[in-house]
Amino acid sequence: MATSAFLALGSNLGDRLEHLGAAVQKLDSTKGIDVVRSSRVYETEPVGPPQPPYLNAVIEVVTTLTPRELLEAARGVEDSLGRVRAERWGPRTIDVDILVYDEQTVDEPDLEIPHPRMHERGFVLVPLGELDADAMLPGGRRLSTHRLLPDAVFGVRPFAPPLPIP
Ligand code: GSY
Repeated sequence: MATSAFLALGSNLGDRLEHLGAAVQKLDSTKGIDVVRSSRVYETEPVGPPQPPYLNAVIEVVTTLTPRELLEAARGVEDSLGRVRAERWGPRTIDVDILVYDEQTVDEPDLEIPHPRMHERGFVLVPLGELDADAMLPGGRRLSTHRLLPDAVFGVRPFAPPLPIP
């Protein structure tokens, strides 16, 4: 059965927009994943140690993969775009995170869905809200009733139109 899922994309090294576009292409060419929509692309102040600003976007995929298979596909795309897992909160060519997978929750050591920190991150919630104004958040909360604090949205600026869908 096909399921809708939302993925967060981020890049702050090299040609950032190129990396986001390449991630969309690679995800869409993975068996069992169709990329169906993209939010606009935002330039965002980095959260974590000092590092260059990010470009962030959220995409919707329709997938026949399980959450774990989707995680493996996301990691494969990160690896193929040269992601080096050096510093946990450090800069990266590409980051692909699963935010939401249908209405399911997953609570495993290396895979938590909904993404456990998504509700604190303006760089996730602003683009996600373009695609699903009532998206599921951790703890059974909903984006439509979530108060986005000014600090969370500070430094989230529109940068480019939605990523091209293959
Ligand atoms: O969590 C994903 C990587 N990341 C980001 C990001 O994508 N955007 C912003 N603005 N800050 C970030 N810090 C980290 S780590």
